Parts: sequence; C-alpha cells; structure tokens
Amino acid sequence: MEQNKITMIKKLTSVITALIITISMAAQITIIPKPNSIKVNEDNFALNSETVIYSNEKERANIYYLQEFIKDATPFPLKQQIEYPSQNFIILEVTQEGKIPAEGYKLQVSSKGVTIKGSTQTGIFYGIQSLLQMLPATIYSGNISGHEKWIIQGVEIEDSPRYSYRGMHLDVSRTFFDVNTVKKFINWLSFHKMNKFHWHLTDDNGWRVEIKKYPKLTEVGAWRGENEALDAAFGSGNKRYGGFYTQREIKEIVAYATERHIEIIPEIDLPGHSRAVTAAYPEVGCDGEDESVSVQGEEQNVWCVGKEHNFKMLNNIIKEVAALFPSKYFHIGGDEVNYEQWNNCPHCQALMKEKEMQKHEELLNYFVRKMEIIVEKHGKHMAGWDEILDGGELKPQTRVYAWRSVAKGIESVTKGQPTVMMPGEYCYFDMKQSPAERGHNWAGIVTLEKVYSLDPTSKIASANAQITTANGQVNLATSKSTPSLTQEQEALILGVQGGLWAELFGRPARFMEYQAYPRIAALSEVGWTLPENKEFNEFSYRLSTAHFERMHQMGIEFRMDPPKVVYINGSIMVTAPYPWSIVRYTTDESEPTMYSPLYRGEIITDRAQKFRFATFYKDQIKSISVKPENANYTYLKPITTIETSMTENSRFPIKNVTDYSFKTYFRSNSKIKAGDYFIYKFDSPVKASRITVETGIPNITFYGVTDGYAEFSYDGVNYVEKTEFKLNSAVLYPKEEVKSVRIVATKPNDGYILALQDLRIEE
Ligand code: TNX
Repeated sequence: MEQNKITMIKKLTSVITALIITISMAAQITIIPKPNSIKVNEDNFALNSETVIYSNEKERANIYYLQEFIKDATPFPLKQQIEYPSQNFIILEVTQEGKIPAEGYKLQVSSKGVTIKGSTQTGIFYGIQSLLQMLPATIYSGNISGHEKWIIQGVEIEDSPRYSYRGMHLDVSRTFFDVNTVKKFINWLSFHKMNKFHWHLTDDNGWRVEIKKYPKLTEVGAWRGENEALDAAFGSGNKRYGGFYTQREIKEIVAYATERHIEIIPEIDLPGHSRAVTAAYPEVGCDGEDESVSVQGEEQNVWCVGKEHNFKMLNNIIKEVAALFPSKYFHIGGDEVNYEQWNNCPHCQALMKEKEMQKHEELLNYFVRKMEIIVEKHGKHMAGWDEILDGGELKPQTRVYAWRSVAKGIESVTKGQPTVMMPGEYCYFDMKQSPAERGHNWAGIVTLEKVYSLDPTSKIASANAQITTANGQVNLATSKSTPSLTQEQEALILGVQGGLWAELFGRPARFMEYQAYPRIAALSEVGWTLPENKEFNEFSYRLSTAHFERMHQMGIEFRMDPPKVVYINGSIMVTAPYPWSIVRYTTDESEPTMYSPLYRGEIITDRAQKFRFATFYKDQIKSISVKPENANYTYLKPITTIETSMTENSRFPIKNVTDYSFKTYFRSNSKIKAGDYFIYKFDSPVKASRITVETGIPNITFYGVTDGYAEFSYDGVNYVEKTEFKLNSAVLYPKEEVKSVRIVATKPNDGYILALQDLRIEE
C-alpha cells in the first residue's frame, strides 16, 4: 500500500513537471544546435499555397534546397517570385549590412512572412536549417502526411557559431559504408549545422579509395576473409568482406557534401595502420626479423621510412587523393605506430644512425616532415593525430587532431599548431553509452551528458586527467597545472569533432546510427552554441520533445535510453527515461516488441529475473532491453576448473572464466585454430536447465569463436549435443547432471586473439 502511494506520487510529480515544462516552453523554439539569440514574439506565420519565395542570391542553390523540402512535405508549391514580395513570403537575402558573421544568419518570422539574412550562402543555408526545425518534423520525411498545420512561431533569431570547425569523423575501413549511407550521414550532419566530415579512408582492415596507379590497393587491400590477403576481423566472419569507392564515387560524394556546406577532409592513415597496404604491396613494409604487433594486433602494418622510394609511392597516392578533394587539408594519420618494426628494420636503423636520431619518435617526425612537403606540393596543408607532436617540430600551419586527451590539445596549441579537439572521453562515439551496452570503453562511458559537457576552450579543462588508451596504457597528460592559454593560443583551438571508429559497427543493424545519434546532436551544440546558452536539462527537453521526432523523420535509427528497472520487496518498479516515453515488457526473457504489453505501473512478482523491459519511440525505435537491476538471478556458480590448448595473456588469465564474475574474462596470445579447445570441468555434477557459452570480450562481440561448437558430457568422457557457435555464443540444454562442457574450434577465428567468458549456468 505504502509502495503504491509512493509510486502514485512519483508519477504525478513527473506528469506535473512535464506539464509545467510543456506549457512554459510551448511558444518556445526547440532548434538544435541552440541559436545564440532568440526573441519570441506574438506573431506567427502560416505557410499556404500562395506563399512565395524570393532571393537576391546569385546562385539559386538555397532556393532550390528549400523548395524541395516544402514541395515534398507540404501541399504548397512555394513559387519563386522575381520582385521583392510585400506579404506571404519567404525571403532569402544576402546582405553585407549588419555585419553578419560568415556562417551566421538572421531569421525573422512575422505575420507577413519569413526573412533569412546572411552575408554568405552558408549563413543563409544555416538560417534555412533553423527554419526547417521550426516547421512540423514531417518536413524531413519527404512525404505529405496531410495532418500538419504549417504554422511558424513569430521570432527573431540572430545566430552564428562559436567555432569554425564542427566536425564528425567516420572510419569506413573496419566497417565499409556504401555511397548512399555516406551521403545520408553527410546530410544528417548538415541538418545539425556541422561543417566538416573527416573521412578515415584507410586502415589495417581495408583500403577504401581507388588509386589508379596502384590498383592492388583496392583489388587486394579492400577485402578480408578466409581466402583473402587480409585476415577476417571484427566479426565479419570468414566470408569475403569489403568494398571501396571509385574516384567517380568520391567526387560524387564531395559534390553532395559541398551542396550541404560540408568540407570533406580525407585521411590516408600513415605510416602505421597500414596492413591493407602491406597486404597488397609487401615491399613497402620494414625488413628484418620482427614478430611484434600493433596495439590492434596487426603484424607488418608500418611503412618503412628507410626505403626512400616509398616516398615516391606515397607522393603518387597523395597526388591522386588530393585531386579528389577541394579541402585545403589532408590528414595523414600518424597514430599508434608500432615502433618495434622500425627498431628491428635495418633500413630504418641505418637512417636513424645517419641522421643521428636517438628516439623512434624522431623517425616519426622525419616521416611526418616529409609528408608535410608532399602534401603542400599538392596544394594542401597537412593534418595528423596528436602523435605527430611527439618527435619534433611541425610546420606552423600543420593541424593537429587531439584525441588522447584535452591536455594533448592544450600541448598542441601551446606549440602553436591549429588544433581540433576530439578527446576520446567526450568525443569517441564508438564508446559505450552505458555499461551494459555494446561498445568500446577504453576512454570510459561516453554518455550524452558527457558529450554535452565538453567545453573545448575551457581553461580548466581536465589537463591533468589520466586517460587510458586503446591498448590499455595509462597516458599521463603532459601539463600538470591548470593551463592558462593566451588569446592567440585559444584562437588556435579551431573547434571540435566526434569520432566514429567502426570496429564494432558490423552489428546489430544500423549500429553506426545508434552510436552517432543523439550524441551528434549534443556535439553540434558544443561546436555551435556559446557556453552561457547551454544547459543539459533544457537541451534534453528540446531533444526528447522535438528532436527525437525530427531524427525519426530524417530516417535516423537513433539510440533510445533504456528504462531504469528495480526490484524491491517483491515488486518491479520502472522509471521511464522521459515522462512521455513508452515502456513495454515481457515476462519470459524474450525481447520486448511493439506488441508486448505496456508498463503501466508497479508489477508484483516472484519471478523478476524473467522480465525484460525496453523503451520505445513510436513503436519503431527501441532501447536495449534490461532486466530488473537487483532481481535474484539463478546463475549457478559450481566449483570449476578449466583445461585448454591455448596460452593465456597473463593480464587476462584463464582462471578468470571460473570465478563467475562476469566482468573478468580470458584472452589468449593468438588466434584460435582448428582443433583448439577449452574444457570446463565441474567438481561435482551440475544440474542445469540451460548453459550459455559466451566467447568474445563482454559487450564487445569480437575476438570470439567464429567457427566451432560447444558440447557437454554427462560422464566427463563422452560428449553429446554438439551445438554450433552463432555470433560468438552457443546455448546448451542438458537433460541430466553435467560433468563438463567443451568448446572446440573448427576454423581460425576472425580476430588476432581469442576471448572467453564464464559459463552462464541456469538452474
Ligand atoms: C584508437 S583514435 C585508434 C583507432 C581505433 C580507436 C578505437 C586513433 C587515432 N586510433 O585506430 O579504432 O582507438 O576506439
């Protein structure tokens, strides 16, 4: 009874809060990224079939752009008028009056119509983006629904961005995205007033751009799998996986981005991360005895610096790629070089001796400086990851992308380099969004709020922060005291960029979008909106009441927060992420679907562990499903020993899979091969209804068994009920008490090591 009352009161409070916010925000503007000055007025303007568009721009791009939206989603033709209209209009006006900043705009809505002013086409384009967000969200759908009122709130907006660099990065090497997906990605960025797309075109696991002079880069280097030169990886399995863009397709994408005021910065990742190159042209790699691997476990993935003719090939590659992109910048990577390769290479060592270099970082700097010259020769400035700071000086115009920490960004501007902030702990959208979700976590859990909290130019930025890098090392920031930047140094912080590394984007379907949004919406505000205009709860309100629907109409399968579910005193209580969200549930451990019952209030049960809950948006977008947090699970923990043919990595010992702590796990030192096995042996026979065998790193589904089976034994000698692994796991259903469980591989897995977890044994 008491419990009931509390729930009632809680519910009422949340409904009332929602109402208050709704009423007070009703006449308000929900644009993302938030404009820097908004004055709402009493007027409003209704679009109708007589509304005309007028522009004094020389180019008609903006008119066409807006007309398309209006024509597709409303019943109105929005005809162009040649004379300046006096009423019922949308006016696009380029003007040098009023000193509107280059990317800024003024948007005025009165009962007569809409006026967008800018000093450039880009400014007007951003004014149009804000206008679109003041219309019903179906404006993004491309279809007429017939239910909307096309009324625009009276307002005066004066707006311009905080930073000139507002970017997103996408790795198309680990997971390949086709032309249409890349275009969609770019289009969505433009809706968020983002203006840079950093296209990570090459990496160890696939070379994705056609190079006419070196056709093997894509003939060989764009494909991986069982019978390919590149190993299978990241759960793409032992089938042929890959793809690349022809130069014609690249040009098509560049033109598409340019129409949307987005500059594409190409990246060819050098001199490390180059396994796809050495698979196609082994001669570019180092010579000498060396079996070391890169942080990602790749062998032979470094360009030899001692072979002078390599620079001819690099020049030829850069020449072809540079010609495809109008951007002034060319990114050459520079990250995570496996220096062991250079240490053991006679050519690299001879060069170091000749040039009297002490450290391999100096050799990196030697390489980078030569790349600067090549890149400049082809009319671009160079850009690279923050490792390029490590070995020596750079040209003053060379741009640094600070990924390891905010401190690296501060170090970079202190050295005088123009810098883009993309510290992993705020900007890496390949990181998990909560502990139970899929994703990397080496830079921590990157929640929406965390992204939103970044202030790239803040003087108290976490310069002393320690951050753990991808290979598990702890990096100590170089600057120990609170940095205070000079104005010139501060001006060198060009802006901010999010990163989408794609090792984990193979599944589930459209996981890239799940990782990208709404975090990109938060990032767009970090890049655009002044800190004094930003507040997370208010952002979250605009996001959940208006922008979710826009994203949905744009066709983005964005992430939805799961509900919070607890089990107390025999009842399950659910808190939805937003007062207006829908939660559905099942009672048999199955995934909730749009047909599952709605959660309407406290559920009394003694089988809490069987329940699964998920938040739904419009019955189509679903959160991950969750169990009640503290329900009593029935996993058994019998005393277990394990036998294996594999050798352990001492940081992830085999005993980790017999402690029944599901956080610790085993890693081997090599791939699993056909015939390799694991046997879990129970001290006393175990009665279980179901045993789930999980391989791969928890929540990071690669490094698991790709091809193999699991089986069990009633007597510890004979094995029965062979079950093939599917997506890293196998589920066994014993009928009697079990003495042991065995895993056997039938082919090598698609990762350079194998990871294994504890058995999930249910009574
Ligand atoms: C580190 S960030 C890398 C990438 C990985 C990423 C995974 C950077 C310059 N290098 O190669 O994909 O971590 O989060």
